[in-house]
Amino acid sequence: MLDKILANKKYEIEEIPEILPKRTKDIIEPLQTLKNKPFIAEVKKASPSAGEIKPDASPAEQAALYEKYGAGAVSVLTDKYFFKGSFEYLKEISEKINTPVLCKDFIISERQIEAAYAFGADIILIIAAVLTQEEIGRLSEKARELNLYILYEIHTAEEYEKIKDFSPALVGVNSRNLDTLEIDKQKGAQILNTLPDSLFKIAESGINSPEDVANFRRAGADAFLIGTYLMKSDNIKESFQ
Ligand code: IGP
Repeated sequence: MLDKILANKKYEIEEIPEILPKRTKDIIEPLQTLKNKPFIAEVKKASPSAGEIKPDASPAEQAALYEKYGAGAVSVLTDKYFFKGSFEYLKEISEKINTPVLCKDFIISERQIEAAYAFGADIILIIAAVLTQEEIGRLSEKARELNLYILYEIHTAEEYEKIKDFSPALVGVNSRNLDTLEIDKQKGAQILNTLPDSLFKIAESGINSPEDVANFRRAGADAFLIGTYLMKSDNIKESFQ
């Protein structure tokens, strides 16, 4: 799956408008909000694994509900073809809420980071599985120039080796293998367990019950990234309890 996503990404990058909007808000620091409210709630209309999740949802309204009921950050899919996302949603959401916003995409070029910044993101995602160490360094530098926070995503212990020299503050462990799309929560927990205590660690994917949250917390997770379960929920208030 990853190959297909990355091949298409090159076309999506070409569609990024030449003149980007002028950013009007300051960057919001995510660590503090996440320490108090350890949930990153995701706006995602569709995904390769789940198909259509909630195609008619209003991204800004969904994000406002997440903020109202206790998310410490909101993740917004901007990949168009496979996740039915867009930079426009990122803009609408970042204008509507005061909670930090994560631009969730497969970032392979500086241009995407400029777009994430312009459309209001506070955090960008860097996925170790799709980049070389040299590329991670280059993209990290670009994000830091713009004062954006970086969530480094790993799926294996080897991938941690690839990112650890960039002094990551936020590290996400994705229980889903982005290539096969398979979820292995036990493996996710195992990797969380091996990471240094000094990192702020986020468990990602497949979280759909209080038991999942408790298990990942026991494995060392400081926060939890939840998409599909919240998108499908008819009662977001209750889902956060
Ligand atoms: C959310 P879920 O299973 O709660 O919908 O997962 C999030 O972890 C997932 O969307 C994700 C993702 C990614 C999507 C994690 N890493 C990288 C796209 C790209």
